[in-house]
Amino acid sequence: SERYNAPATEAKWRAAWEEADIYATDNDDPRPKYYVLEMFPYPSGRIHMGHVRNYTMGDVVARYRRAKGYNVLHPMGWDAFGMPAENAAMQNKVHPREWTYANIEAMKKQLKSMGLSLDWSREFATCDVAYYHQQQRLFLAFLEAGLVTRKVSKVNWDPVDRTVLANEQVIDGRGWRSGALVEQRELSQWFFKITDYAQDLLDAIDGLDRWPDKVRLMQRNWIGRSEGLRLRFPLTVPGPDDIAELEVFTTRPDTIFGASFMAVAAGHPLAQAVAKRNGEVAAFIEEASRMGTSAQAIESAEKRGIDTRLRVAHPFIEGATLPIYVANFILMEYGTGAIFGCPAHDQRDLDFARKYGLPVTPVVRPKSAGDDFTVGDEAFTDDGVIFNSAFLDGLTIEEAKDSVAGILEQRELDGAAQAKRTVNFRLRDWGISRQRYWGCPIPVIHCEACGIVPVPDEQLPVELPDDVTFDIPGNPLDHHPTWTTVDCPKCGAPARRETDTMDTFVDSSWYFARFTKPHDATRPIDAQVMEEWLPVDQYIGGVEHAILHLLYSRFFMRAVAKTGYGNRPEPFAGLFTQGMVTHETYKDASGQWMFPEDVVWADGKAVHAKTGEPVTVGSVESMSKSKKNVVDPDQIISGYGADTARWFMLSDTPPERDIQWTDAGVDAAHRFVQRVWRIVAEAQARFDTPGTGDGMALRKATHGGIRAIEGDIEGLHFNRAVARLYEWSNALQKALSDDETPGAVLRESIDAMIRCFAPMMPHLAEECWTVIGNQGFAAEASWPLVDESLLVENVITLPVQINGKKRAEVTVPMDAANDAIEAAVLALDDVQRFLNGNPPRRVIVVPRRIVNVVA
Ligand code: ANZ
Ligand code: ZN
Repeated sequence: SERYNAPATEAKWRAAWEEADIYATDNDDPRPKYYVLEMFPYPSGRIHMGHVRNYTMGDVVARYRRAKGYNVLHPMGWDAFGMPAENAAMQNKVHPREWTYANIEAMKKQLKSMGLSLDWSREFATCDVAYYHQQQRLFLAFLEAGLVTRKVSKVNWDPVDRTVLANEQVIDGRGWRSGALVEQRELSQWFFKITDYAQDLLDAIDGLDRWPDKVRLMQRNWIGRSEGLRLRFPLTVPGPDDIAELEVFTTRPDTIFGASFMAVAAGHPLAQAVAKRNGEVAAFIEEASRMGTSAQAIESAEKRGIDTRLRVAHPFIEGATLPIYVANFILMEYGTGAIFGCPAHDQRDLDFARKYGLPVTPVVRPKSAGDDFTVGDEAFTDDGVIFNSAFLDGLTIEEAKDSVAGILEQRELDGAAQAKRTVNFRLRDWGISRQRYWGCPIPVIHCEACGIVPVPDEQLPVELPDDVTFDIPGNPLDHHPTWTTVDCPKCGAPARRETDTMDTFVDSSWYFARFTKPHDATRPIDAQVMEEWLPVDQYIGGVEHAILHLLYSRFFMRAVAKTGYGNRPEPFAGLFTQGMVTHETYKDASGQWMFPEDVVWADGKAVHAKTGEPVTVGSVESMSKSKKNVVDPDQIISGYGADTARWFMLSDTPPERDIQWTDAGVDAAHRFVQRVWRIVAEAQARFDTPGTGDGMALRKATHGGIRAIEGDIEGLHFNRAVARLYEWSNALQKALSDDETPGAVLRESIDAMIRCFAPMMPHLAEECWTVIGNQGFAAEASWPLVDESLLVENVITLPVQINGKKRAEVTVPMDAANDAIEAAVLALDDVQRFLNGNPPRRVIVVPRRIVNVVA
């Protein structure tokens, strides 16, 4: 038979699907719903292999569920605001809007070439005015509900670019673009009060049982609930500004007898007060604040500090005092920005104590150790018994925590020093202000007389002005000559528009809800429709979004519920995080990275395709432009077809693991496409032949295959489903190698197999579907039904002897009763022929072994 011409055939079927509009989803369809969603892409310009992998998986799920009779929602859109568009504007003098929409158009074409079963009628970009209009409404609803605040907070300020930098944009204390030393500035910013929901967001993680454990753990850690004590230490002599005490947050009050110093963050009021008179302390603070405020920067830096010369009194040891340091490993934003240090039982404290010669007194020892237990370079953080601790000696850690908390709380009541049990969260409020142009404008107005005034609904949307310039550093909106000036909606006086735009994480925190009724101009979310579709049954995306995007979305949907837009606080019932696509890396003779397409292999050695010079083959890494180890999806799709690319992405590697792109793997996938095509053609030619046997082996392979593949797809084990289809094709190949199998059985098997690989290779399925003479689209065909009696696991084939000679076989359920087996045997044609109409004298069933018929 002819070779299968994938590119041409695929284009034909895509056009046919589009023409018949078969992937549009109706909100009023009465069938049970299934919502499958892949994280929508940022329109960077071209799709990459990561997209191909992600969207292929989602498409398999969508197509499978459709075949299973669900009303499937499978939409696509664009996460279209953000810095890269502004960077392009600065570099290439192209307007962010033009750049973004041009990219969307290009990528949409590419996505379409993959043959994804998407409802494109629901498409939107978050930079569409219609979308951000509704987002501004949500913002104002949240504001009214008390879920938004404005507060002064520290930001990383790049003095050259005159812009706020995200923590990730601060590299070794310098702006990533300008290279200028970054300053810490205080700026009034908008926040969503996600901390109001800290406990709820934490508790509800328990119910997310179709999320990966690692993601649930990451969310728990990010929320970071700690039970502890706020403990106030009196200063032995009042400090500057009459500061009389120092409050710390501790989760380990049981270690209080091992305390050997106090430490405060550089931004702590005590540190600031001391710095006013102490130049050394001031210099230290200045230097420490350069390090960057991210927890990561703090974690990795060497622990350093400076003695303020102030001291506090120990709460339990009469006359004992502890020095107060300003230290670079204390975060101002956590707890109270101050700690008591217990070096023996905290590694950071230990490193610090060793450096500054502070005492290290162990107060918890392992159960097996004696009172001579000491600590070397490693803090002891395991469970144990309290010692060296006066009245706490012999207690467990928990008992000691309780005892210290109880005593200090009682002192508090008596009006002395002083503690209170508290719960502390690592989670901070969500700062959504960005001093950038290409984002959703925050719809408020600043009036001198009225303060902050929400933009009235009839004045929405606050649209981004088109005429902006990116030549001046800073926020282009700030420099706009007229856009910023408005009349106060309340008093009519001249006022100023807010120029901050929203963090793009806001845009992606509700797009999945908007997809349920994407073009509703009357409201952001239609509660009834949204509640019908949400939660998303299967969400698929990269693990890099495991924390912020998912947590923000979970918060957002709680806020949506609070403001009456629909009650679905947990937006994603099932979550899957796929692995990356990797490739070998290559370097040419001068050490420059090379594209894989410029490498050829000669005698097992890699050489430069043009120069013939040797090429160094490096490690296998995630595809990235910087290392050039990328393969362009377009090239694969136009060369081999989308089905080959899709099939490769699903093959061999479990979907949660990194998959290595290799030419050999792609070739193998393409060979399988061709093989399926040949098998279908060969089988089709024999559909009308009777065959010499009963075709039971193929029937079992067929029905076992269907059952296995449905389980594999439902469990998202796509690689296993692929392996089953290889087995299935082998069974077919075998059946075609002789003339035993009846044509009807071949037809049954081919028909079912097409339906089973249709989710993975939809174009090939469509073409094969027509070849075997089926009507309609394979994409609209139902999933094949399993004949349970044929399932390999449950049936057994027994030899049938008649008068001591094997004459037939019978396939029966494994647990069939003897009389059922007897009936099945007597129904066999071969047996009937032998008996010639007479009843048998005897039938002897040896369970699971053999059946003897005595004629
Ligand atoms: C004394 C102590 C002794 C502590 C000991 C630990 C071990 P989690 O569990 O993350 O909540 N801490 C408190 N505020 C801090 C801040 N702003 N910056 C840096 N560290 C801070 O951690 C709570 C512990 O982290 C607290 O308990 C405190 O040190 C420290 F053997 O207090 B601990
Ligand atoms: Zn006013």
